[in-house]
Amino acid sequence: EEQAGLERFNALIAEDSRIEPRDWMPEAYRKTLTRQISQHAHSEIIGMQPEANWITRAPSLKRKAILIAKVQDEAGHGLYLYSAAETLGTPREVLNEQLLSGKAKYSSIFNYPALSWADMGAIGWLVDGAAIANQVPLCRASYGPYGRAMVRICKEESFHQRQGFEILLELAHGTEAQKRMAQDAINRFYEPALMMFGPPDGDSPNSQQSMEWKIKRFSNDELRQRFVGMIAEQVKVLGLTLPDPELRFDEEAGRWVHKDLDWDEFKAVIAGNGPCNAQRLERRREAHENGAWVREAAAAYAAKKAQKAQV
Ligand code: FAQ
Repeated sequence: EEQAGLERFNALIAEDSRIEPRDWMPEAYRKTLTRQISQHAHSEIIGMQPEANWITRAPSLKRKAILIAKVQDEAGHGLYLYSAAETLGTPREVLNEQLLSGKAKYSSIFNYPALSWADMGAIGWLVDGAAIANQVPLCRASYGPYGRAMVRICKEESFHQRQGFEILLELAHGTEAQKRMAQDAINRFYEPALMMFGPPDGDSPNSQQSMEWKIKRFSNDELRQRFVGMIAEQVKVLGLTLPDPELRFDEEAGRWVHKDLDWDEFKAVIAGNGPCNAQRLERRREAHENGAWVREAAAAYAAKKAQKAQV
């Protein structure tokens, strides 16, 4: 039976069809998807913090309403992704425990502080921009529930990116101090945003298998250079610069080249030693504990409804 399952799985992958939750799949495929999807979900949930930090300080009612909506979208993305991960067999409570205990990874980017209002612009433009560049190909991931969740997430991320760009555009046309604040935010978020694509291809243990399984469609470096090409154009519209004197398009290779990134810093951040790791996890634990009554109330309500349905 396992042999038949494997043959069918390989055939589905070869013809670019989708694997669905009830289909037979290799354990390693299930494991790598559970890892990637749950890390992605954790990133969305932890990623709410740097921006939530600015909701009470948004410079106008309009900006506040937009920022609240964006942070709510991120919570929604986390929920679809936990649901997609659950279809692979690991319950949400287990995934959550892995996050709270510090065992699970989440994106390195959310361990950097958001120091000024301009950071809301840089996060939207660069962080959501990198997320889109990485996630559009994931809409075609071979695992059905993940690919389908990505479609809606990418649409919402596009709105997020536009709102970030627009914040920076307004600051870039403002006073000298506002312009400096926008440039400073870009300077701080550029490298960490490029690191969101993961380690260089030569140092990416999961890429080859994930590409064979058509979970990933492009390598980390491939997507990173594409993203750099996009922002290299967009930054001109802002009248600002990217902090990268080596940035250029290599005509011969047909690809963008950027400066070397500090991969020691990346490793330190994903090992738990970035500027905000401890604070992010502490806040998440607090929020989880403070939300206990909501989960209990929802469970009691569901039990009551189920009982009524039986009568
Ligand atoms: N941070 O072998 P690879 C968002 C880990 S966007 C932390 O290359 P893979 C939207 C990796 O997991 C951010 N860890 O791994 C938003 C692996 O760990 P292992 C979330 C990283 O999986 C915007 C190890 O290093 N997006 O949230 C990072 O093939 C604004 C070796 O790496 C996604 O998760 C990193 N940057 O490729 C929300 C996208 N990079 O094996 C709020 C889906 C690598 O020890 C506000 N994920 N690692 O467990 C992916 O596309 C892939 O997982 C990659 C990594 C490309 C991130």
